[in-house]
Amino acid sequence: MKTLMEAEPEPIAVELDRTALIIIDMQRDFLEPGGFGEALGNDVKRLQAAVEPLKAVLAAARAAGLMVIHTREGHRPDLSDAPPAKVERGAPSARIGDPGPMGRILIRGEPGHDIVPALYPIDGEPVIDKPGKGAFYQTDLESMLRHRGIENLIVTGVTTEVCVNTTVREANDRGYRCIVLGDCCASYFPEFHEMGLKMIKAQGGIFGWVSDSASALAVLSRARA
Ligand code: C5J
Repeated sequence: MKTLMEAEPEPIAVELDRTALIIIDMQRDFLEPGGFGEALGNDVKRLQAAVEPLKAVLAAARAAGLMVIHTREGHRPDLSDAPPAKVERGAPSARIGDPGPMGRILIRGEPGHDIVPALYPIDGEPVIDKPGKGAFYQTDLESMLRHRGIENLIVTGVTTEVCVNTTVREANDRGYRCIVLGDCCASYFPEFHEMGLKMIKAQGGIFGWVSDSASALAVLSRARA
């Protein structure tokens, strides 16, 4: 059964059993004080603003039986999957693989690479370790979605203009309807957050739809009733 979710540029009809919640890179190093993001001079409070609304959506998605997928950006400890062109960038003392405040920066298995406790995955929720910004690039996300018959993605996480936008564009080209929950996404740069959302919904929804946690909760709670 299809249910209508409030969104821009227009409401969207979704079938919840063909819909997954994807949570992009809510990792300690990006969000927590004392992590890599803060070490680069960013105000991590901007990212933390997404945690509470997203926590509510995650609980409702779990209760409604939606597929929930988490992603983490990071690399193998030997950096064999990290393009030199990516590693070379950034402050010389804070590059991928260097020691950071919460372990080696963006390295799988390090404390800073893991997901914040408030949104921690539970059994049965796939965690996609991605080497790039997009969640489809060099991962098995697409085959997971196809096997579960997923057609719509409720997209959340950080940062709006980088990994969220890249994933939405990848998904859109693969035929998925993406509904991005604006208050469940965040950026260190408010203007990039705003423009990142505008770019998605512009021109009749050129990459997808933009909605919010209240609209998602309304739909998810109807599914439970
Ligand atoms: C993400 C980044 N997750 N900003 N990474 O957006 O480098």
